[in-house]
Amino acid sequence: MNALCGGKVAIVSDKPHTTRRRIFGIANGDDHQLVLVDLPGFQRPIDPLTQRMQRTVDSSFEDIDAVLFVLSARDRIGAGDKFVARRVFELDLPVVIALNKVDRLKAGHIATQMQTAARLGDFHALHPVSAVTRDGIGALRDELVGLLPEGGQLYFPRDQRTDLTLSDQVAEVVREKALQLTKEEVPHSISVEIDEIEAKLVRAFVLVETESQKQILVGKRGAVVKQIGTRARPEIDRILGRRIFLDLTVKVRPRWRRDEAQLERLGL
Ligand SMILES: Nc1nc2c(ncn2[C@@H]2O[C@H](COP(=O)(O)OP(=O)(O)OP(=O)(O)O)[C@@H](O)[C@H]2O)c(=O)[nH]1
Ligand SMILES: [Mg+2]
Repeated sequence: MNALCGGKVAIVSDKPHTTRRRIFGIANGDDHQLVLVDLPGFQRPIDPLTQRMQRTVDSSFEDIDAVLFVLSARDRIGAGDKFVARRVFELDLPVVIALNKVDRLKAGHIATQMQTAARLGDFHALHPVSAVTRDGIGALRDELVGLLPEGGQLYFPRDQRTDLTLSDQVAEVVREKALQLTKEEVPHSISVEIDEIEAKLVRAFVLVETESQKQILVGKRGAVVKQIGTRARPEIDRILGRRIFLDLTVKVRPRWRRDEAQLERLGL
C-alpha cells in the first residue's frame, strides 16, 4: 500500500499482525482516485483485541470494487494463504494477486511461485512486485485503476494520503519504532496512546501489559525508549509539518488487550 500510495501510510515491521485497524491509503492520478483499504490479517481471535481485528476484516468487504491479495514470494505459499484465498475468492469480485518481495529472488524461483499463486483461485491478474525496489508497482497500479468504476468520485481531498487523524498517525509511528526494537511476545503487548499534541510538544504513552515488558521497553538507563523517540521524531516532524519535542513514557496497563474501553480509546 505504501508503494502504491507513493509514501508511508501504514507502518511496517517484521512482526506479524502489525496492522491492527483498517487504514485507507489514497493514491491520486490525473483522472482517478484509488482508495486502498489495508486490513489486519485473517486470524483466529484469542482475546478482545484480536476479536475486534477479525471483526474489522469481516465487515470491510462491502463497497469495494476489487481485492488486492498480497502474497510473499519469499515464503512458501501454503495453508495460511489457501485459507485467505478461500475467503477472498468467494467474494465475487475481481482478485488481483500481488506476489510481493521478488527482489533478490532468482527468476526461476519467481516463476515457480507465480505458478503456485495462480492455483489459489480464479484471479483477474497476477503481478510479481517488490514494494522495496518498486519493481512492478506501476503496472500493478495501472491494473487496479483499470478496475475502478467509470465516473468514480473523489472520496478524499487530493492532498490527503490517509484517513487516519494526525494523532493516530503519530501514535502509529511510535508503535512502529517500538515494534522494531522488541521481539517475541512483547510487540503484541505494545500499544501507543497520544496524551497531547501541542505546538512544540507531543506527549505519548507506550502501553505494555506487564512490569517486565516495561523494563524491556525502557531499557538500561532508558536506552530503548530513548531510541524509539530518536527514530520516531523526524517522522512525526514530517507528519505535523513542524519540529516538536517528543515526550515518551512507558506505562503498564495490565490486560489492555482485554479491556474494551481501553481498546475503544485506542481506536481499535
Ligand atoms: N524484501 C522485501 N521485504 C519486504 C517487501 N515488502 C515488505 N517487506 C518486509 O515484509 C515485512 C512485513 O511488512 P508489513 O508491511 O508490515 O506487512 P503486512 O502485510 O502489512 O503485515 P501485517 O500488518 O503484520 O499484517 C517487513 O519486514 C517489510 O520490510 C519487499 O518488497 N521486499
Ligand atoms: Mg500491515
